[in-house]
Amino acid sequence: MTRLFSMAALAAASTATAAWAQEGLEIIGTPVDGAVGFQPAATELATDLQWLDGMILVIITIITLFVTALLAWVAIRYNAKRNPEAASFTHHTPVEIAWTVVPIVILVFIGAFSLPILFKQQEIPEADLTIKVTGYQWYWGYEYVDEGFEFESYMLGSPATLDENARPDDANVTPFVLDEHMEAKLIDAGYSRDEFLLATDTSVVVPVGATVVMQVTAADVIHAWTIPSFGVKQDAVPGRLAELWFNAEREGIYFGQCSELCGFYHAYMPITVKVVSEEAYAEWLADAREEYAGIPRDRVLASN
Ligand SMILES: [Cu+2]
Repeated sequence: MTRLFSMAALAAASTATAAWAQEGLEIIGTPVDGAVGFQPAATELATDLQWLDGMILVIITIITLFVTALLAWVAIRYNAKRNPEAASFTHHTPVEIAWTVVPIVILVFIGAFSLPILFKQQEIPEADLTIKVTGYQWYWGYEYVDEGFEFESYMLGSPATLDENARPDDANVTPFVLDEHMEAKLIDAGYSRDEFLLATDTSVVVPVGATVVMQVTAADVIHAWTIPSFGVKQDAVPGRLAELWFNAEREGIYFGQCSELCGFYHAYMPITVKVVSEEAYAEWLADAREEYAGIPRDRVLASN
């Protein structure tokens, strides 16, 4: 009976842990069926990138229309029928100067805006929180380096997340297959069938408004860590430690996917980042220190 009670308490406690991290958190950074634009920007970096993309799109559109109009004009005005006597000059210095100088001016103009944005990404600021992320075939490992704990993050529905003892219906879940059992598993974790292939069993949790530096590496082959809504993407190369940074301005759930073809299950190593309030982060941190620091959770609960 005592054992049964403690099991129930454990189940309740772990459900509560899983539930709070998502409570009231909106799913913001996620792909949308049929969408063609960017995912909503949640950092200054992403806002900058999306603005730059829009600005360059305007320039490219003007150039494309101009060249198309020139081609049409030449084809109509100077075809063999309307212009039987072809011109025979070989040089036109003003035109040659113009088609050299104008593209230079356009490129310098674009560079004047794109280089500062690139440097802003690459110059890593002082971190409020440093997380080391390691890519493995095929999951991610996260180490909160100042807190002294680490954990692994698997896609919900991959074999590592199936545990019949903890959740009997896991026996019916076919790994990587979206059916009603997989949907039930996603719902139990606080997601829906839309988050299949995106949701993970554990998430990177960061406080809103904090400067987070991610140290990115890999243990076997090259992977790439990205969150589109944050405007960050970094190759994870074995033996190298690269860095990226972000400062998320809005609480919510953001998804990414490994972005460097890394083998058979490349499509099944997504990334989940939860941006939470300072208080929720402190609460999660206290819990995570306990849970991931090598002390089995049930022993901690049993001793209370
Ligand atoms: Cu990959």
